Amino acid sequence: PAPATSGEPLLITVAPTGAEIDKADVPQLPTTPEEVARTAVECREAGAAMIHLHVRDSEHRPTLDLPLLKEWVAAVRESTDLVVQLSTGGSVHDPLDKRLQVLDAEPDSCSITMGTTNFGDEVFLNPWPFVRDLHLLARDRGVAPEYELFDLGQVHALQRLLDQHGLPVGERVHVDLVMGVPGGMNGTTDALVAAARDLPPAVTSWSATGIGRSTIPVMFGALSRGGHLRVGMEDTVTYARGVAVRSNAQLVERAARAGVLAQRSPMAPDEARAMIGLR
Ligand code: KMH
Ligand code: ZN
Repeated sequence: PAPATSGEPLLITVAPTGAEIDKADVPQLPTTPEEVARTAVECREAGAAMIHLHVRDSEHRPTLDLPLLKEWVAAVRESTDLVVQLSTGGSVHDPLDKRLQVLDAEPDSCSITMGTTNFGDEVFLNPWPFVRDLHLLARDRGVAPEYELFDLGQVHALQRLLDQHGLPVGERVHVDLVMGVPGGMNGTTDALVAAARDLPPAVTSWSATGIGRSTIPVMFGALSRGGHLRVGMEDTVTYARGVAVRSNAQLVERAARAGVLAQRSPMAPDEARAMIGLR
């Protein structure tokens, strides 16, 4: 797709929790429905329009327990109008059937990762039949997917998925480039341009996020290439060298400021809904 011109509204997605960071190491990580609801309000005020959720149990451990998923979705919906995206990636230990069941919690959007990836010392498993089933199930349920691309091969896999199984709900195709995962594509401007240049023509919008220290180069690369931004403590808990992230809102504020410098003001949740094919 052609790069967006200056003035194009900017989607900021916040990924506040993730499945990898330990609450004991990072106490400011939101891991309860109350904490995530408060985070959602602060991030909405700071310019986020969508939230990408991984749920934790009462011991702060990642879980795909359906009642808890529903409780978290309700907590965010009661406190904000953010577009609610549930992770179907879960943690590297979650079985595929439970990852499909995430859609029973009726999110607005869900992540769909386009292939298996080495994930540090672990493997993030996404076999083709699972990816296909998730794509078809999301369309049946009217859930807007965000196709997560961790690697350049997954850019091509998305083309294959759309060729074989058609477009998702609303015929909008939204992508997130997840960059800098140890085992995935590098979190550099060069890798970002390579991925963005190769996206299928059916892609109507894309964002990018850089893990850890790749946050900043990926943010500026995406802004200048017409992409949108995902930020949050799922992806980085370091604000600057030697400085811990205080809150998710701090990361959203920085993204919003960078967007304004690039003449791209944060879009509201309703604009985000329309962009990804929801009413
Ligand atoms: N936690 C990672 C193994 C997603 O949310 O869909 C997978 C992940 C991707 O975070
Ligand atoms: Zn995630």
